[in-house]
Amino acid sequence: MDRREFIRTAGLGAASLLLAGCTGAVKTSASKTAADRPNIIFIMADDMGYGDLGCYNKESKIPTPNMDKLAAEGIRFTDAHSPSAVCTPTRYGVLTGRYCWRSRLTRGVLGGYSPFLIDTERITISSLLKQHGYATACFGKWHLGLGGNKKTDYTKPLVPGPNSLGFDYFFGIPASLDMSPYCYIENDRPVEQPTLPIAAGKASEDGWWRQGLVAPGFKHVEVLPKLTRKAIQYIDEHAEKSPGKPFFMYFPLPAPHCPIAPADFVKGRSKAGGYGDFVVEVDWTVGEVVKALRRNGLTRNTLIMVSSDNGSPGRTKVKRDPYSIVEIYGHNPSGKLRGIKADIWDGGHREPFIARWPAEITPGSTSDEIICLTDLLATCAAVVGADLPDNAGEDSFNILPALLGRKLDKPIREAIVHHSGSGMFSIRQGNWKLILGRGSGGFSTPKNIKPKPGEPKGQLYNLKDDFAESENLWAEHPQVVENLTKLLEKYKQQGHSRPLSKTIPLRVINSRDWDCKLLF
Ligand SMILES: [Ca+2]
Repeated sequence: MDRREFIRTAGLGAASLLLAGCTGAVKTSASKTAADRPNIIFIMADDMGYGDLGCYNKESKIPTPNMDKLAAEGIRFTDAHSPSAVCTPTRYGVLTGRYCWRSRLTRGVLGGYSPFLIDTERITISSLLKQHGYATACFGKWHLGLGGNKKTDYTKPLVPGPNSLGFDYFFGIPASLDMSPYCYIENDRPVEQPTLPIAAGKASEDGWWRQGLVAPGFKHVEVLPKLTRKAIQYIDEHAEKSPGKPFFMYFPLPAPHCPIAPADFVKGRSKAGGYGDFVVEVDWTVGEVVKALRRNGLTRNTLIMVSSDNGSPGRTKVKRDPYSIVEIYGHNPSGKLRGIKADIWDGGHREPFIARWPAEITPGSTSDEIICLTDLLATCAAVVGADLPDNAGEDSFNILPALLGRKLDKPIREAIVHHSGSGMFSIRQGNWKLILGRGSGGFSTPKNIKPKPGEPKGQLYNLKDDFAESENLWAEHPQVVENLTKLLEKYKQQGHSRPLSKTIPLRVINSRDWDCKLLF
């Protein structure tokens, strides 16, 4: 069986399992040599919105030619979601295929001194692909905690860290670019210790970061270009030294999250201020990775995916004045979606999702399949023909059939769970979206509304007729409310949302106050 035939079989195998009611199970028996397997790159922007890219929003004021071209050469999903509306839980979900609210972090995000979040015994995309012959590397914003202490000690080896999850190599920053300490980490230690105090500050007129400690040579504005150089250097060196070995690169960017710190070479390139220019720089990074693949002859058999970890807060001028970018520039980072980063509405978590793989994906295709970034684990498992055990990827569904453009008789996911920054839940099935609470659950006001007697306790929208989530149908459709509430409760109680081969005992992990701070 050649490589192409194998992939077709893997995709169809998954599709036939879907029809058999085993949605998302990854069962393939074909074997395949490492040299035939595709390289896999996942670039995840930080706080980039559904409406920022030209290929998603004709009215975008930001030129994104590289991402638009990638979409034209691959597939663009219109209904892709991050598992959370904020940073850390999405990163947890991407690597583990499990909703983060099942972990000890039940809301909010980690800080720069939080301990490591992911159980090192857990299968992750990186450990799975490493096990299947891949070289594995991560460049960028980690934000999943470092070390085992209650407060991270940067003078000691940062273990557990990215290398504990199967990454051969890591180069990046500890957390968000507005969170101290400000330093580069290479594998398990800082390149330079963060020893100097730094006041809360600005990288540009639109920028802001927290006060704390900084390494002597660290400049916020240099971070994205430096990470980009490191990532493409990795591709060049890998192609030269290990041409027969596939690689997996997880590239979580620190942009366009604040501080809005665009490099000089992109300033003024958008019509949406510093924020727009920073998105242009994200697009430049994607272009540099694409160029590195091309010059090394790796384009055809590389699956490159681009998305974002949550919606955009539309920050500009004033740190937390989310809608000022719309007023000042006429650019809406959420497009026509309701809400922004951290919100339970789609503006908080519906993301651009583009995938290109010239050997397998039909150029210029689009998909309306509802997918979640937790699905990457099961999908990567399907790509290499691996079985996922029941204690891995509990919320991960194989979307390879959708990537390959297969016609499916039913949705890949039975439903999808959304989660806001403050921990508000929502569940979506088909066109129905149920929100267990009133208000945004995030940054937009009102954040939460206490219902008066007789008022709906939550929100119910039919996205087919009401894309902007404007008409609450909770009172009109009690049966839908009841069914979706029960389904969400079942997913919570049983510890998984994908079908498993057998029931696994639930593991209860208590929340700890010190890593559940409501930071964004
Ligand atoms: Ca983010």
